[in-house]
Amino acid sequence: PRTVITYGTYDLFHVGHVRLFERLAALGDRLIVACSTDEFNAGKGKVTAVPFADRVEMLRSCRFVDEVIAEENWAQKRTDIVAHDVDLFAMGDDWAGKFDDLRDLCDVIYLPRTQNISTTELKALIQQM
Ligand code: C2G
Repeated sequence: PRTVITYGTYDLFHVGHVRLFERLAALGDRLIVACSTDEFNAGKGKVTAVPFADRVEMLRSCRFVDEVIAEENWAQKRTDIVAHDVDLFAMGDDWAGKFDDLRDLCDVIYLPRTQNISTTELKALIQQM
């Protein structure tokens, strides 16, 4: 089966993430989503509102997602691609060009982000309520 993989934090899971998964699910038979752990995010200086276990639970509830794995470090992508026999690596285009080095292992594409929504914007909105 044509396998697609994507990586992210998915804090405050929102429609931008859903629309990415929906498009990715249409590009293959299986979609694997790698969700960053709280420890990995701490290393990026990223504080998430939603704990890892809850972010994973929300991802698993999404009908476009077939499997969720943990993203624990920057370097695991190559290993993941080989271990899961991945045909396509995809990210939103804020990452355009950043993972082209994976092209020896699988196809690499970057899809347009969904406009007018982001975890950062949601956090700002909530603070104003
Ligand atoms: N995204 C999107 N549209 C939005 C917001 C996000 O398409 N409005 C996409 C991003 O481009 C990314 C994915 O959703 O591909 C997850 O976004 P984040 O949770 O912000 O993930 P990020 O912090 O970019 O972590 O190793 C890669 C990292 O784990 C990516």
